[in-house]
Amino acid sequence: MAKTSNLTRGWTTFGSLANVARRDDCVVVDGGAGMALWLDFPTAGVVRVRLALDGKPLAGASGVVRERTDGLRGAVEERRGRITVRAPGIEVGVRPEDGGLVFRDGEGREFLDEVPGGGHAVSLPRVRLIRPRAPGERVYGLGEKAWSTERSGRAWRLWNTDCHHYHRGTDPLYKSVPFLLLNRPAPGLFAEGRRYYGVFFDNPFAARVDLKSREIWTFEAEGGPLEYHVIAGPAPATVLERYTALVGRMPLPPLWALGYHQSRWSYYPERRVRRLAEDFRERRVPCDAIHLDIDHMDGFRVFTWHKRRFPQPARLVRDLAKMGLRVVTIVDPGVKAERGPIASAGLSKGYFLKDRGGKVVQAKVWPGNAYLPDFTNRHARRWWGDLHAGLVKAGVSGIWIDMNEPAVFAEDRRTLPDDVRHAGAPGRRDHAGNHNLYASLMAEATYRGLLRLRPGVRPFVLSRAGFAGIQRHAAVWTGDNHSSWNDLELAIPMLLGLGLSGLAFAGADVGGFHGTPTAELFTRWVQAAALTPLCRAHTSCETPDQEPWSFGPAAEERVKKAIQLRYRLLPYLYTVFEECSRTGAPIMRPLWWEFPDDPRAPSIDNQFMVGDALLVAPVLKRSAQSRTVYFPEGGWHALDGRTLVVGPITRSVDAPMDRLPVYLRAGRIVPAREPGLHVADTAPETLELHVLAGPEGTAEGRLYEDDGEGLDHRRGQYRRTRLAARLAGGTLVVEAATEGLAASTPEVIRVRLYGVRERPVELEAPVVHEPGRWRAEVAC
Ligand code: MIG
Repeated sequence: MAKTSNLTRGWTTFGSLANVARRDDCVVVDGGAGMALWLDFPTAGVVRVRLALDGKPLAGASGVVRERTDGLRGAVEERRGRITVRAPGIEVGVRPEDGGLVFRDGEGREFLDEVPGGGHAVSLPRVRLIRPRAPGERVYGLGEKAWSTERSGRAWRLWNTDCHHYHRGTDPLYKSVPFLLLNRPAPGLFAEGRRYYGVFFDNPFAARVDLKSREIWTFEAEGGPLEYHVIAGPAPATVLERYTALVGRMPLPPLWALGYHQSRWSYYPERRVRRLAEDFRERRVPCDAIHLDIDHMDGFRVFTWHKRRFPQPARLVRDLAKMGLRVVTIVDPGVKAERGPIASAGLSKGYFLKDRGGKVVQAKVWPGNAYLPDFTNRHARRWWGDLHAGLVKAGVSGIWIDMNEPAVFAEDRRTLPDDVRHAGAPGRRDHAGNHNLYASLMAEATYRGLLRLRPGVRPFVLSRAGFAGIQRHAAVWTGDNHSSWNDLELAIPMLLGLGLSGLAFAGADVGGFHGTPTAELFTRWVQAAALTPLCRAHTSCETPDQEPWSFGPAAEERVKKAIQLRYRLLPYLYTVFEECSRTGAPIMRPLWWEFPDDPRAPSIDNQFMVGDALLVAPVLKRSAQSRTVYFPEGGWHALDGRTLVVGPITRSVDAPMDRLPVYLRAGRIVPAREPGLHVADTAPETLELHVLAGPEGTAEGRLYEDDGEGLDHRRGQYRRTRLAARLAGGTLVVEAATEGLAASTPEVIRVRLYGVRERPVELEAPVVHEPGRWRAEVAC
């Protein structure tokens, strides 16, 4: 055990126990000398710990955690001098010698203990928590980090930063998520693999999470409360379910947002946008969204259109809609400091940020000097949301929010001074305490605004910066990467890390933002991104085109094939998205999520699972025509290949330029469809099922369907189908149990059956319907 005494010099440590008592819904562990730890139980399996000084917990928490009404209360028990606070799914032991807290799951198995002498410390305004690490403990989470999914060995900073150029190891980046997902080998005879738990530090101030030591980890914030949630597992899915119950989950996005997005800085004028749309349709490359970057505006004034470049935006948007294409426009927070309508309104209402002297702050951003809204003021949020009326009226479907760290063109600091005033909340009235929340609150303002302006339609918001919980209001992308093989490879663990931190709907700029990819790199990038949650090509200004056909006919064919695969698998992808919206489980998962007992899985950052049925192993190396793939336990069959592989095994697989290696897991059914040119371009009466039976000759799958755009799914307007397939005596039987809407059940199913013959067998069978179920049978 590391000595913590020298680490705590200058700090006051909570390290004694005077008394344990109930106080309303809390259990107060009193250390004497005015220090106490307040425990309460917001939801099953979760305890919140707050350090209180002189009878009051320190203020300044993020405000992200949802109010719970579960009404759970910890029961205090004392037996033979040992104090235990017990609540559903979790218990906390209070160490008699120093008031240290030891955490156990619902079965009483300890998963997190305390350093000797106590790990809670303050040196106001700074706060710190130190906890011991178990041997072999792994640490995931922390949102967006340009690193492997496993975060050990470094100290990480949490401070939203527009980093311009980042590479593997650059830190911090745009988003701050003070959540850790940890796991340790289960000790003892009853070892059932690894045990996961989570810790969420509810503190939005600049912070450091130090994982350099193998013996302890440290969370230290420059202000705000020492307030954290400890979340019991033992399964990673349980931890994420509980964590996202606290900070919120991604609401089910509109189906079109799962399509392919085409962006660049910037498409203009209107003629060019129309040409782009026509290219997609003439070349029959599926696409659902075109993004318009800052040059669509008049002098970078938010909520305006450049009159010459876009003289009739509503007509343009309408014409694109007829082609099945949506428009997403960018909105930055900076409002040009001039006598314009928005600036004047914001000034008169007092919605812009002010300095300590009460003067409205001006920051240099795209429009020149600009005012920045105070999104911590809920009236300002509402006002900002309503400002989207014009864009919504023009028919714009989604809003892309950028520069919301907030970024400022100032070499030294790149953001606002710490002492800028915010409405904030008690304990955080200045920028230091609100900086990391700025983007999340802008996303909330945007999301709610869109929902008010277009009631009953799911908003799509895409944000660069964010804090824990931003997934409730926005998808995210990983900012300004490079057109390099390194950045392609890095994108996989970055997106996995975001998913493991609750930010499941995430993507990296396909093809890379800075610079220009070769045809080969662009092709491999689209392939790798084809099954990532967000799939958007984007590039900087003054770079050549980065469209599917920009790299010659051979690359175009390959890229098209990869995008078509995404559209083919859309029913499955949407089903996985729906699961995520309900449980918080990532869409894109590391192998260990599905195979927690597999000793090889944790080291693999260049493959991923999509849901529980597909394994994706993209080519991430230049000139490679093959790659090694690790197959965990069970059978696997390439969607386009011939052989069944039985894991655990590492194999070299062929990956010529037109191939993305994707494997179907044995025992699973993946629903699919004809690709079409956009998400609504499909024949609903046929359903395609990809089936690979497990050793017992059976397979299972799920399908979630709804109208793809409205909110009626919240009132039961959806259909959930449980699929079960059985192979026996040369016959395949597929049985489906449906729940919810009865409309448009399939007339025929097309089955692609893997693993029975040398090549996958294509079958077609009529469907026999009964109430709440259907069935199809076919000889194979
Ligand atoms: O200062 O809007 O990350 O995606 O194209 C650069 C222009 C501002 C940064 C974003 C990028 C976007 C660009 N923006």
